[in-house]
Amino acid sequence: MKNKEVLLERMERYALTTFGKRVDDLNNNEKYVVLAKALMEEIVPQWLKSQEKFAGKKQAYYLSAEFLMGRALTNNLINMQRKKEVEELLAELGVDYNQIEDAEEDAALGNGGLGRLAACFLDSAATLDYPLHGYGIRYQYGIFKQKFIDGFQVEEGDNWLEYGEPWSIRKGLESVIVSFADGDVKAVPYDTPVIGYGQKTINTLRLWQAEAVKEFDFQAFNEQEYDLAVKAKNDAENISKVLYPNDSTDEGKLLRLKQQYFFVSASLQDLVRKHKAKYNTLENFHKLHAIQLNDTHPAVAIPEMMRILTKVEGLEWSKAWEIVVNTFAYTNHTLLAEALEQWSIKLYKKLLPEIYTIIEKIDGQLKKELLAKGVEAKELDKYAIIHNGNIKMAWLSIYGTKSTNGVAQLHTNLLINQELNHWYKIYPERFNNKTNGITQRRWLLQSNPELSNFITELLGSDAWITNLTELKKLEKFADDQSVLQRFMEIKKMKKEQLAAYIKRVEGIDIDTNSIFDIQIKRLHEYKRQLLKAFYILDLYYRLKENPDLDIIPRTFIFGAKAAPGYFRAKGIIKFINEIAKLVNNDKEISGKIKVVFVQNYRVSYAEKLFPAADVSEQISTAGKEASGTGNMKFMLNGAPTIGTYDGANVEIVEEAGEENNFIFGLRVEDIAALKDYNPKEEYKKIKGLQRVVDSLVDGTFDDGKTGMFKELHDALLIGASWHKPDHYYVIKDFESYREAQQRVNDAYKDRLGWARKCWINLANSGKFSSDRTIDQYAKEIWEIEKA
Ligand code: AZC
Repeated sequence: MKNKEVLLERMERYALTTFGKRVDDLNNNEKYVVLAKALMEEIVPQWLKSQEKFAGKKQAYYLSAEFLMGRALTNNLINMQRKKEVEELLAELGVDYNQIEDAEEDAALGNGGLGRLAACFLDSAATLDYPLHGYGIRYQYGIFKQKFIDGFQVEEGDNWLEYGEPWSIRKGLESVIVSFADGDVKAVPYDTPVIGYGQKTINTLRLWQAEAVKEFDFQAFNEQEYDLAVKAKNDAENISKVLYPNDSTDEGKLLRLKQQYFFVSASLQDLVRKHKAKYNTLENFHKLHAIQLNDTHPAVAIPEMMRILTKVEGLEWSKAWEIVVNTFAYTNHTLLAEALEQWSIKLYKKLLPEIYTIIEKIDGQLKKELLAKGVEAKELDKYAIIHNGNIKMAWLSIYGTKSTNGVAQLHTNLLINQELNHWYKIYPERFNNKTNGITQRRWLLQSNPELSNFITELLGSDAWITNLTELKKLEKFADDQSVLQRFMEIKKMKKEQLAAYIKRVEGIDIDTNSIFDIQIKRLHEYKRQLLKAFYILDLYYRLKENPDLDIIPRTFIFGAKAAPGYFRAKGIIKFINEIAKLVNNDKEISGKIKVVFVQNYRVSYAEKLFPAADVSEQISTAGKEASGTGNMKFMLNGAPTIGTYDGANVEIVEEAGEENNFIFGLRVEDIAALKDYNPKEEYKKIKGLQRVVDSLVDGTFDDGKTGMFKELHDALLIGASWHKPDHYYVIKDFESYREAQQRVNDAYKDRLGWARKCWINLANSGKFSSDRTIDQYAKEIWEIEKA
């Protein structure tokens, strides 16, 4: 039988047994489910085989509170190289593949950069045949869904499991018990296959779901105790109920701590159990396991592993410590002070008393070691893991692991020379850089098949799919008019597809001849969406004053979720939506500029936005964006960056040339050298700036009496108890940004010259494949080998 017939037969079977219908009678969502199940029937046997080939070899594990996977169907079909066949099969059934694709909910178990990086890493490792498996939490609710009502962000629960989730398999028999001071909880694993491109290797993402330990006792409860029984069940299930929606900031909540210990303890118990079954000792554990801690969220792994090794397995403390340090490695993703995790001693003692005692012992050992290394007693406080009533998770992570890495060169330099300099002095050999990357399978091959085909045609090979530096060979076409012409046609096509989608879901018309200028990322003051907003408003006023202002029509697109408790971020969303209302409804400016804030920005929306961009906005305050990964996705789809010297922007410009991008603003060292900065004085001196800043408070816009706009204005000009005025230098960088935007406008007039810039960016994006990043982790930190 042909592949197609087999697949159809399987789909029919699942239609009958899952939905009690024939395939023809299923709705799109049900069709998606039966297709996925039919594919799983093919994937699972290969998955099992893939596990076997790594038996007895060292493997790596990525512990992460977040995996922002997005949709799986198209990604899996592409990596299985079966997309075309399935499209044809569906067409024969009279079904449009795109509608089936659209029926899948995003698996949005992450906030932003850190969670999406984890997803790209899994794809790359499987593709490169490295044994890397993910361990995390199976949140019942992912990142909230966002709507705008009257320009305000409104959140809704993301019940992504509601209609079934066909890609994971519940492994109930491999459940483990996680113990807290207030009782035990059952951790039930759900395994999802991670299929490498070409399907040679299939790794595992194991996510834990929290359940009550004793369903049986629960049933035995008599009527009076029923409430209590329900409470016990709910308390247990609450642990994996919902993802905390804070990007970068930390909450310090009891439930969050429970989540961390829950998935860490379950994962380590799982690894230890399997290891012991095979070797009957743990002395060689570090020789067969490398465990990467994705930020400090899983840092409790260090004392938990000490607990297992010393208290459960009876190893000596010093032997156990050697195993721990050689097993774990830590990645830092941010320098923002408010994101450096600290937990109150009180909370730890209450929930995890045994773990707390172990941390105390680790802290004591650290002090002895530091003194022995010649650190003076009065310096010890700087390193103390337990200090001022808190436990510093970053310090624990550096001390308890063999490797600490930053995520772009600039970020790592700042760690080494500033934030973590005192640690660097003690353990210089532990510090290293691993510049982030993205998978070209999702961010080019899948989201931009038109450009992908063109690249393959020009190169005469599709080797770039697994070796992105092949793109360098495109550079020789940089002055080939017909190539640039085709490239521009493709860009136009992607803009039209995006415009059609925006029309459908937002109800807004946009001009595909305009420049698509896109900023998509979480909403945060340091990312400076407000800077772009001020620029747009200033441009609008300038257009009003001078209707003949020589500008190329522009569509300013934003996409961003604000953490629900982040008042200022929500104020910025409302402000941009107010600007959009003003600008988009003004007939006088005859559609020269338009502002669109898309709702519910997420991975599947991103897949439509990146390929359609003409301009990539990467305008964070220098020194604040550790790396950025969206910047790489734009570059890969041939969009120049307008950006600051921050994070991986520095490396992007290094690769593609400053002349092909638009760099502006203060650099890290400029900011360090700033003295007596007084934004209240300075904003008067820059033409047009005061007008747009004051629009926050002079009645131009309405914030519905929330006080949001006044608060933003104060933050810029007065400051707050916790910061100086304009501490992200929006006012300071305004003029430089406006000037860079002028350069964008002027450069775009030369259509071929512009296309050339785009092309050179694309051709030099090879470094930013997560394949390169994973190869470095594998060789330099994990010391694992390919199958
Ligand atoms: C992000 C960084 O802000 C971003 O610059 C980086 O590209 C990304 O991690 C991946 O390394 N950080 C987070 O998403 N979250 C935290 C807690 O830092």
